[in-house]
This record gives sequence, C-alpha cells and structure tokens, in this order.
Amino acid sequence: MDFELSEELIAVRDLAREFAEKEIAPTAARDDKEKNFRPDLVKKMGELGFYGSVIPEAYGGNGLGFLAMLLITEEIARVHSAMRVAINMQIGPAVTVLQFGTEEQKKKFIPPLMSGEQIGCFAITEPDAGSDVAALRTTATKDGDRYLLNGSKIFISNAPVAHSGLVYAYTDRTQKHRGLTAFYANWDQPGLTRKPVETLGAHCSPIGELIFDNFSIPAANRLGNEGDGFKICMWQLNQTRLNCAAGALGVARAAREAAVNYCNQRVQFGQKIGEFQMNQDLIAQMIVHEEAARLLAYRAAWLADQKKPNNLETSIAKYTAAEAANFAADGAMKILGAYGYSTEFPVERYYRDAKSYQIVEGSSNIQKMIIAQDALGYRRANR
Ligand code: GRA
Repeated sequence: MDFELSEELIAVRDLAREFAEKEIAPTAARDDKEKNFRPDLVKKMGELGFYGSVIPEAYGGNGLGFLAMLLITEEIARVHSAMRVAINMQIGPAVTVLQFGTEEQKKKFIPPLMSGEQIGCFAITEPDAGSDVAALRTTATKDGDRYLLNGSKIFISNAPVAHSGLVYAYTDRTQKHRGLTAFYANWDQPGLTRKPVETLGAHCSPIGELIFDNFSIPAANRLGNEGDGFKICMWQLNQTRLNCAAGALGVARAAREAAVNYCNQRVQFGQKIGEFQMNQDLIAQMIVHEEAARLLAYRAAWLADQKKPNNLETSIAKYTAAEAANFAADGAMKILGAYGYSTEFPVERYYRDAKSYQIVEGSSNIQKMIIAQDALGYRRANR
C-alpha cells in the first residue's frame, strides 16, 4: 500500500489549487450573492484539462485517472462548491458516453464537453421520481429515425444553461426498470421548455426543470439498446457520486480551515478561543471525519483506476464525505458564531453548500441503504 501521491498527481492538484485561488476565489462571494453562472470559468477549466482525467486523449481527455479527478475536484470545491458541480456536469455525461457509446457517439459528444465548448448536464430526477429512479415517467416513443420525449425533469443541474446532456426515459413502461433507455440530447431543439429553480446553496450552479413536449432526439443518439437505461444510470451514478465525495471533501476542508484560523485569531475571556476544549473537540472531530472521508474517497478512486468494482466503496466515501462536510460547516458556524452567520464571511456559504451533498446523487439515506443491504446480504452493491 502506498499513501504517497505521484509527482504527476501532485502537479495536477497544485495546478487546480492555484487556479481555484487565483481565478475562482476572488469573485466567489460575489458570484454566490449574485447567483452568477460562470461559463468563462467552465471554459478555462476545460482548457486546463480539468474534465479530462477519466477520458482518453483520443476524445480530448488526458487519461490521468479517477484519483486526478478527485484531487482537482476537491481543490475547486474548497474554494467554491458550486464550481465543482460544473465539473461533474462535463465529466458525468462524457464518461457515460465513453462507457456505453458507439465510436461515432464518442467522437461527436465527448470532445466538446472536454473543452468546455458545450455545457453538459444529466437528467434523471423527476417531480415524482428522486430516490426511486425506476419510478420515472418521461417516455420516449420511437417515430421513424427519432424518438419523441414527453414528460418533465426537475432539479437538473445546468438545466437552464446546458447545450446538451444525458436523459433517461421509458421506451417501454410495461417492462418496469428494464424498459428505461438512455439518450444523449442536444437541447437546442423545439419541444423543450426550461424553468429555473431557486435553491438554498450552490448558487452559481443553475438548477432547473426540463419539460418535454414531443421533444425530438435522433435515434442515433440512443446510448446502448432500448431497456439498457437503468443499468447505464446506475453505472453513471457510481462515477458522479465519486465527484460529489470529492466536492464534499473540499467543503469540509474549507470549513475546517476557517474554524482553525478563527480559533487562532479570536480572543475571548483573555485567551485565543482555540484554547477552549469545547472548540478543540470540534476541531478534532472535523479533522477525523475529513481525513477518514478522504482516505475512503482515495480508495474508491484507486479501485476505479484499477477498473475494479467500487460501488460499495463509492457509496461509503460519498456518505462519509457528505456527513464530514456538514459536520465541519456546522462546527465552523458554532466556532465563528455571529461571524459565521454573517453573509460577510464565507462560512454561511459552506453551511448552505454542504447541505446539497446529503441530498444529491443518492441522498445520505440511499447510500446507507446501499451499504447496509450489501452487509446484510440482501443486495450486493458491487455487481
Ligand atoms: O435484476 P435486474 O436485471 O432487474 O437488475 C437489477 C439490478 O441488478 C436492477 O438494476 C440493477 N442494478 C444495478 N446494476 C448495475 C441496481 N444497481 C445496480 C448497479 N449499481 N450496477 C434493479 O435493481 P434494484 O436494486 O431493484 O433497483 P431499485 O431498488 O429500483 O433502486 C436502487 C437504488 C435505490 C440504489 C437506485 O434507484 C438509486 O441509486 N437511487 C438514487 C437516485 C440518485 O442517486 N439520483 C441522483 C440524481 S442526479 C443528481 O443528484 C445530480 C447532482 C449533481 C451534482 O451535484 O453533481
């Protein structure tokens, strides 16, 4: 077992850290307050190769691997969690097309996501189908050489701004989850209405509804066969959950750093507040949860890089990191008190952004269900 990062990975991590501090940090507070989506930063991250770690060079990636993806994502999320979502919206669809697409689909759809020229997204969730993916209602009806989509998606990251993305719909509802099919769609077509949705946090990551009324997708854009959609979706979620784990680690670290800095500056009752054992208790627990989550996330990424099954390990990492982020953000709020609660300082942003990690990509309860049902022998997570 080797706990050292290679020189290459350290260089990638440092590049992401420098970019985050120089290009994202200076406007993070303003962007959050004004809810600015930053296509310029999405493009710049593409130019630096931040989406390419899990994509081969032939399709515009760099093949550095899942661990590289994790390191880059943590650095970006540490400075601004909403910008981390932008990374997942490029990588998630690209890596899924890489896994299930034809050569033609890979050549057509992946490179523009890598460069940031196209803004991506993936559309799973519906008003009546969040945790229960098989309960989706959107249908895709074959009509000659195209499919017509009818239905609606909600809480879709990048819905208001994306050029293209993955969408899951039923081609045969009688088959239950075996009737679900995956498509790669260009959103610039008639039959689509988009509506923004306001959220507590991640303000620079626009979220919204996609409403389909005979929205046409060429049959050539179907990923895999009709009925492969559920398995493709579960596979995709396993990749994008790892990105969420990395994002949560970034928030956990940002909150912990803010708490430690404040403990070392703030004086009350004649001493630095870090001297108080109740604050030491919080700092110690922040470190323990964050470090554990990081090692679990590294393990899941390492398994992915070895092309070994890692659904269980990814769920464990995503759950632990989401909880670590919330523990740290809550703890930082306690330590900073009114300065934490004030919108003049970033801790309230960490607190709002942390919450999303317990909800997205399979809530903390869904991850616990996957973990427990595997342990109990009901449903194997790695299949
Ligand atoms: O036996 P079979 O052939 O019918 O296959 C079953 C099973 O083997 C079938 O699916 C297969 N399967 C899998 N295959 C490969 C299930 N899991 C996997 C897998 N991991 N790999 C049905 O299986 P089942 O277990 O009976 O399914 P279920 O009970 O209907 O659902 C399972 C589960 C709850 C885990 C699933 O629905 C799920 O993951 N739900 C959570 C949904 C979720 O994560 N949504 C995320 C939305 S996107 C988002 O949040 C964007 C955020 C963006 C950001 O912040 O970055």
